[in-house]
Amino acid sequence: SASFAWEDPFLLNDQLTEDERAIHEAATAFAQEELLPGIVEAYAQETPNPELFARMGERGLLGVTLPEEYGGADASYVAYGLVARAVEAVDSGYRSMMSVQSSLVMYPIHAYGSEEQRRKFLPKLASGAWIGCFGLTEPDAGSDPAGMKTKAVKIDGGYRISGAKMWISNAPFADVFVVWAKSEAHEGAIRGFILEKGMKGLSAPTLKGKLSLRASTTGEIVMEDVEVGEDALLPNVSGLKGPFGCLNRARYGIAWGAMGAAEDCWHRARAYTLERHQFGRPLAQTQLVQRKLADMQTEIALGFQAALRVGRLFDEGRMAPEMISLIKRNNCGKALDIARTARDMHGGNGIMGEYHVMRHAQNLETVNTYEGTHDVHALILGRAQTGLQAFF
Ligand code: TGC
Ligand code: FAD
Repeated sequence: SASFAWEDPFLLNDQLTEDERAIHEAATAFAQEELLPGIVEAYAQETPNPELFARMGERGLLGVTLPEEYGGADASYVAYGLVARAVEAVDSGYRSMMSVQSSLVMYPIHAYGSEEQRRKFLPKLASGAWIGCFGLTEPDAGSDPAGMKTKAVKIDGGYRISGAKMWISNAPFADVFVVWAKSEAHEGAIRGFILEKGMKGLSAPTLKGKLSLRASTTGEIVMEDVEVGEDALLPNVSGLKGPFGCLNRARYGIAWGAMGAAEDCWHRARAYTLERHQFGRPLAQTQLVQRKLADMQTEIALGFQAALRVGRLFDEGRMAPEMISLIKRNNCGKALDIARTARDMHGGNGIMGEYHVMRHAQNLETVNTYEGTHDVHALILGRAQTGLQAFF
């Protein structure tokens, strides 16, 4: 019989293509060498880090699934998931910056934009020269984006947009704003618009003082009668399926990323309990600790295997959004449990920044909430198996 690789129980690495392994290795090297050294300080100080985009762009980590002609890498969705895994092993906030840019800004411009919009925005977003943000959520419309109030009114040659978006990752330093609004000219349908920094009436104040995801900058988007030309409209999609098409990609990446954070917590808890002695032996030589390590290993191995399966179906064009709800919900919930347990296993040291686990746990509170909360994804899965709508 074959030997057991404790850190890769189902030999996930063997199931990847050579290209996928290469992208994962490049992303891991970047994350460990360039992101890890500064994260404790960046998190403590809530430091905005816009220059990170150019560094990610240089390493080819932005928009990896898009065609090369627009600056992408023509890579698989599995490769995209592996980038999320590597970056989130350092910090969920950094993965957030990457996933918003790739899935929520570059994807809709590629999928729903005109050729002119693609050529204007995608190469600069892929290189990280421009930073993007995605405005769906509003102060009074979170889980229920259909309740948004932002509206676009037809004017001569374009639209006038007014409203406010809340909790928007990257907004305070964004150059490109993909914003969703109800358009009067399209029978009130939700339409996407590309706004640009510096437009009159557009501002993006920072939300300071978060106790989670502090290495990622979050803001509002305030639109006071912002006038845009016809060329700001994303021409090729109408209705909520526009933003949801983007969310499918980002949620899928989060399913990998959350497990990346969990894996980091697991490895740290294992190393710490092997090193730390109490009652005359390593903590890792106690039954309770071994059980916790076994639970972490099990959930992480299953979580990655499920994400890989959905990634392969994605690449084959056989992904159903409910599959993504299943893995986003389960992997985030499990990752949060694992991070809290790892914090506990570190004892007092577990509350210190330099041990990393409490930061992961704090971050995963956000990851469990954004892109559809744990309970909202349960309702999506409940609806799919009962045929009954339980949102309202
Ligand atoms: P519902 O009636 O279910 O659907 C309306 C229309 O949308 C279509 N649709 C989808 N299309 C593609 N993919 C999906 N996953 C889709 N889900 C729905 C659907 O077919 C329908 O199309 P049509 O043509 O018939 O009109 O809509 P509902 O209003 O009942 O929605 C219910 C619910 C709760 C599932 C939905 O609103 C929801 O998912 N809420 C959660 C909101 C959310 O996830 N917000 C995320 C904001 S962005 C963010 O958090 C970024 S953080 C990123 C970071 O920093 O990393
Ligand atoms: P609510 O919808 O008010 O939910 C509150 C609670 O009620 C939750 O537990 C929820 O599960 C529960 N609930 C809601 N509806 C039901 C129901 N029908 N039945 C039972 N329970 C229910 N949004 C963007 O558009 N772009 C971004 O870049 C972005 N980045 C974010 C970054 C951060 C740090 C955070 C925290 C959020 C971000 N979001 C972003 C917003 C995020 O998607 C929302 O916070 C999320 O969708 C939940 O909405 P809400 O906060 O309004 O909570």
